[in-house]
Order: sequence, then C-alpha cells, then structure tokens
Amino acid sequence: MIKKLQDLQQHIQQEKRKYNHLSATRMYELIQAYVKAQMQSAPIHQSERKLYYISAEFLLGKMLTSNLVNLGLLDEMQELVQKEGFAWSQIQDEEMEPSLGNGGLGRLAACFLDSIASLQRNGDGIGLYYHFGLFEQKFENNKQVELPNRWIGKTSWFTKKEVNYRVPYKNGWLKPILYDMEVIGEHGTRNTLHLFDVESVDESIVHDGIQFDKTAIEKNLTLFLYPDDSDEAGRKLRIYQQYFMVSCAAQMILEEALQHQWDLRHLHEHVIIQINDTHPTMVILELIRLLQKRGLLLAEAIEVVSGMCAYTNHTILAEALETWPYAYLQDVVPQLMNIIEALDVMMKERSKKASTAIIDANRNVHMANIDIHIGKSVNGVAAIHTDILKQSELKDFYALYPTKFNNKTNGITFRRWLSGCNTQLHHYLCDLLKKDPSSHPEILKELVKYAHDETVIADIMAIKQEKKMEWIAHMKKKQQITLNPYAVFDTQVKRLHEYKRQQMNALYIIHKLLQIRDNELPPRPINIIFGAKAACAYTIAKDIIHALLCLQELIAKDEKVSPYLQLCFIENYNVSEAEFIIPASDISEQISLASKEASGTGNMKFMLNGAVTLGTNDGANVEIAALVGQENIYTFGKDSDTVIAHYANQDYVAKDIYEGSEHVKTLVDFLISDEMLRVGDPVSLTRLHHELIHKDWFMTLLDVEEYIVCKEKMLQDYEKQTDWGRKMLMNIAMSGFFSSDRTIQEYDRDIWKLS
Ligand code: NBX
Repeated sequence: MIKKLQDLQQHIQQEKRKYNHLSATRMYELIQAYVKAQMQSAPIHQSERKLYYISAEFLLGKMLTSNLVNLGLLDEMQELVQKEGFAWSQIQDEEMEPSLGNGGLGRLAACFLDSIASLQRNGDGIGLYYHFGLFEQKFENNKQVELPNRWIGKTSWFTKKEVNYRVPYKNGWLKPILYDMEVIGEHGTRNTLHLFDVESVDESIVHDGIQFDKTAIEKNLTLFLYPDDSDEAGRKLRIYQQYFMVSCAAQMILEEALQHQWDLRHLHEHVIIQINDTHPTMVILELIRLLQKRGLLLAEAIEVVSGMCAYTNHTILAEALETWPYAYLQDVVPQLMNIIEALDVMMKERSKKASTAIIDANRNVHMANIDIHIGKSVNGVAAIHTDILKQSELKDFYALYPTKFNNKTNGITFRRWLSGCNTQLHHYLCDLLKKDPSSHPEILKELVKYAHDETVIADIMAIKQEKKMEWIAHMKKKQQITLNPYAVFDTQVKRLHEYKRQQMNALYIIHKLLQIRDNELPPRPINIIFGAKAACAYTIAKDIIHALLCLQELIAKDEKVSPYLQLCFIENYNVSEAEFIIPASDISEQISLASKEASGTGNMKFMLNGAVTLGTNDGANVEIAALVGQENIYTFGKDSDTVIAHYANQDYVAKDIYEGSEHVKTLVDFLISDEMLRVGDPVSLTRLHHELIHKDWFMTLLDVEEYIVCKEKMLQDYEKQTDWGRKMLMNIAMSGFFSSDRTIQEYDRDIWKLS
C-alpha cells in the first residue's frame, strides 16, 4: 500500500505542513487528482473494431469509489483516509452525483460502460452534457417540487475538449463542445464517455424552478434531460436534442474512421453502434446523410449503416414508443426528410402491414420502426420481454426479420453494486469463497454449500443489520427522520409510474394502518421505504407521490400506529441513495403489472445484497424465480398472458372489483377520508381515487388482494429468522447470472463481435 499511494501521501503531508490543516474538501481534491493521474496513465484499448454506445442517459452515480474499486485501490485508500482522521463517507459526500439519467435505461448504460472497459473491449459512450440534468426533487406541502440539479462543479470527472464539428440548425450551425470522462476497467485499460454540449448554452434563462423559454434552442438545448414534452415546443426541443446528440456522434465516428484510414464503404467492419432505446434513432439517418455527402450512393450508404447499427428496446408501453409528427421533423431536421421518405417507400415494398410503417397513415414517424427495418439486431432486455416483443408487440416485424431478434437479459456491475456499496458483504464473501465475486460472479454459487451453516447465515444477517444502522444514521442526517433499525425493511425504489404500481403498495400501507388501529399488531415493526421521481408533466404519478407523503405524515403523527409501521420517502432518490438503501433492505418490491416491466435491474441489485423479492411474474423477476426456486421468492398476481388478454378484450373493469370487495373499497376510499384530506390536497387525492375506480389502466385492483396476502405471508416467514437468512443466502448465491459482465459478453458474442 505504502508504495502504491506514496505520491498521494507525500502531497497530503506537504499540504498539512503548509496549511496546518486539511479539510475533507481538500482531501477529496487531492485524492481525485491522484486517481485521475492513475487513470490517464492506463492504456487506451486499440483494435480494428470499435463500439459506440449512444444513449440519451448515462446515470453514472459518484465515480470516486467506483474508480478506486476498478484500480484495485479502494481498501488502501480507505485506510489512508481513516489514518488522516476522516470517515470514508465524509470524502464521498464531497462529490456531486452527475444528474445525467432518469432510471433503469440510464443506469444500464453506466453499468455497461464499466463492464465493457473491465472486459477490455474497445467501446465508448456518447451522449449529452445536461447542465441541470434531471431535476432535483424537493418535498413541500407533501408534494414534489422540481429544481435545477446543479451537479457540475469542481468535483466533476469530466474534462472539456475542443471539437470542430458543426451541427446544422435553421439557416446556420450550432457549435458543439465536448466533455470527456475516462472509464477505467478493472484490468487497467480505459475507454471514454463523450458528452456533447452546445457552446451557446445559457443557464441564466432558467427561472421559477425549472421554467425556461422552450423555443430558445441555442440557449436551452443542453439544460435539461427530458424537458417537459406536453406541448409542441417541448416536443420539438426533444427532437433538437436528439438530433444534436446523434449528429455529433456521427461526426465523431466518421472522424475516427478517417484517422484509422478505414474505407467508408466497409465502415460496418470497423464500427458498431448500439442504439439505446429510440432516442438516438436519428443516427441512422444522419450517418446515411453524411456518407452520401462523402460520395456513397443512397443504397450503398443504407447498406453500410444497416451493418453498423443495433437497437435495444426497453419498453412495450405503447405510449413510450416514440413517434414524431412528420411536420415537427420537417421543421427541426429538414435535411433528413428525403432519407426518411426514401426509407419509408423502400420498407413499404418489404411489408404492407400498417404496424411496420415508418410513416403511418396519420403522418407520424415511428422511430422504433426505423431501427428495426434498418438495424441488424433488435434485442429485448429480459427473456419474457423479448418473447412478448416477438409474440405480440412486434410480431409483424418478427415475421419479417426473425433472425434480427435476440434477447440480452440485463445485468448490473458488481464492482459498484457489491464491492462499492457493500464493502462488508464483499469482504466477507471474498474471504469465504477465496475469490472475488465482483470479478468472478459465478463463484457466488458456491455459497449454496453453506445453506445449512448457521454461522454463515448469522454472519450475513449481521452484515444486513450493520447496513440498516448505516442507512438509519444517513436518513437522520439527511431528512431528520428517526426510524427503527430493528424493523423489517420493505423497499420500493424506482421511477414513479403507474405500471410499477407504487399505488398498490400505498393500499397495503392503508391496510396495515387500519389493522394496527384495530389492535391486530404485526410481530415486528415494519419500515416501508420509497424513493421515486415523477416526470414533471405526469399528473397521476405526482398524485401518487402526494398520497404517499400524506400517509407518511399521518402515520408519523399517529402514536398508536407509528411504533409498528413507519413510512419513509427518500427525497431526491438517485444512485447514491440506492447504494445506501439497497444493502439495508430485506424485501425488494418488484410489483409491476405483468408484461409491463421490460426487465428491471433494481431487482438484481437487491438480490445481490441479500434482499428477498416480492414480485409479479414480470421482467427479470421471472429469471430470478427460476434461479432461486419458489421457496426463496414471493410471487403473486395475474400472469402476462392474462393481462395481455384483458387489454385485447378490453374487459378489465376496476369498478367491479371495487364494488365487489368491501376490503378493497375500504382501502381505496381511505384516500379521500377526512384525515387524508386534512393533510393533503383534495383535488389531487380525489383525482387519484377517481382514477383507481374508473380507469386503473395498470390494473392495481386486479392484484391488490393477492399482493396483501403474499406480503403478509412474507412478514410471517421473516420471523423464522434462520430460514429467512437462508433465503437471503440463496438469493446472493444465485445472483451471479445478473452480472453485466455476462450481459456484455453476450452482446459482444452475438452483435458487436469486438473480440
Ligand atoms: O430500462 C427501463 C425499463 O423500464 C426497465 O424495465 C429496464 O430494466 C431498464 C433497462 O433495460 N426503461 C427506462 O428506464 N426508460 C426510460 O427511462 C425512458 C425515458 C424516456 C422515454 C422512454 C423511456 N421517452
């Protein structure tokens, strides 16, 4: 250790001599400078083939710990920091988390960057440098308030670079600026994340929270991720953002190709582009345009680009599949219209089906349809999701291009989600298994040998308790909430969306609250924990947050209930908060309406950290269940076939369930009870109440009773502590499959062919 960190230690001593004092801020700066230097000395991967992973989001999280993990320096650094009189958390607190993502799609991109570098594959990320990112969430009067997330500052890992690209805009150009971040892999080779900004961006146009002039494109282009798209100006801004991102990407790719003297007619032999959901779809059009400008015929350009592009689908929600009105595109990207027209005509030759049209009868342009027609690969992100794409959502495409479709079940990087966020469990497993599971995930299976070893089970449970204590202390400091550390921790953290059914969990809370008031006491206190942001224009999602915050207040003030039941809503949930709460949780809530959650990746993080899933047969839950067996997971609810049939037959009527069950009616009506209306906004609570009875598009009431029964069973089983500990152990043991290293090896083997 002394040897590796000698330089840094010398710096620290110098500073202390000079100033007689060393602050945590200065300590962070010194460590960061040292780590950056280590990273810059790592070799860049060179090869004849390169991946570009283009994504609107990279939900990176803080980078200090994760870079140290990958450099193999975390333990030594933590020791050094401690010797200097700091807690590691103090140093970590200095770093601002980049606000460059929203949810699973963005976090997946970040895990992939880590795995691509760690597996020593040549692959860079390309995206946008949003100054205020996704908003920062505050709670006021039990409601979400959005503020600009000012994450850029001295602690950032990005370095500004000059580029000579120009992005066509109106009758002139936009000038891009590049921000690069090194991505270090665990074997010491590095790649780069390239984020583009526009030179003319102007932070000062933001006022009253996150309001700004949506038409001032030169100034607003890179201010926010997913600006409100509820009106025409907002939607056009999104198209401008997407085009700016992919035009920069295309120019960078062509520039690098020229540097390597790669023949543009054979570019697909050297370059592969992974299109992360439909946001980067226009890269296909922009590359065709630029290749034509460099002398290729349209047909030649299409063929080259076809061989270069692969598309990942992350959703089957119809409303999340992007379509843009032809007229908007014509206004924003007139230079692409002849290519869109040409592709539309060509593809209508291939298939007459309306479902596969690029331009539909209403003159809307379907972005996913461009990806599927032109790209060489289409993948879903969990087995059941890919099956649903093939069998229902994209079945006409599957008939047309059966060999393009493939599944790549998501994964998570264990270097962050075990080594980084749960050092106690990581060290314990390394010692027990004599190998590092973060580099060798398959070794975790050997834990099964200890399934009947009560010492090992007790050790794992003791680590869980320690993580609970850490999180409780964190929440006390952050939100001044006092929580019971000996309760069972039941956690639902994810984007707020009706299909994820946080509202069903709310109904459970009401059920439990009423039971406790009725003297039916749980065997042990329960902490129900939420973390979620709602998109700023998504009214019902905000109503659900409001209802949960009202319940939180009501329970906290109820002296009878609060010793047995606590609700805690984590404010501004982000990667750092996830790293705190996931290792501390016992129950992992994965309760989406079957068929709607493409995969989920939080489910994998909880499993790796020894939480037991309470979930529907949806997304990757299905694969988790197959791995751990029915005794180590709690599943409930209608299956995806039943749900899909309800949509097809339009025969789901929430009101029938509400009227047919006294219990359900009581729970739903509590939302507009006097005591709720006293702490909450009647308009919002009434709207949610009405929505659940008269619409309930994501079928909360269909599954709520089974959900309650299932959760009660789980809480009973939790009391058999050794058996519960065995379930924890089995979940950890079987989680190796969900390493993103495995996922990336599959992408490389089937699509990228980098190695
Ligand atoms: O992608 C998520 C899915 O919901 C998860 O099931 C999946 O595990 C994860 C990674 O594959 N999708 C997601 O996060 N989507 C978005 O955030 C999104 C944002 C804007 C938009 C469409 C989707 N227009």
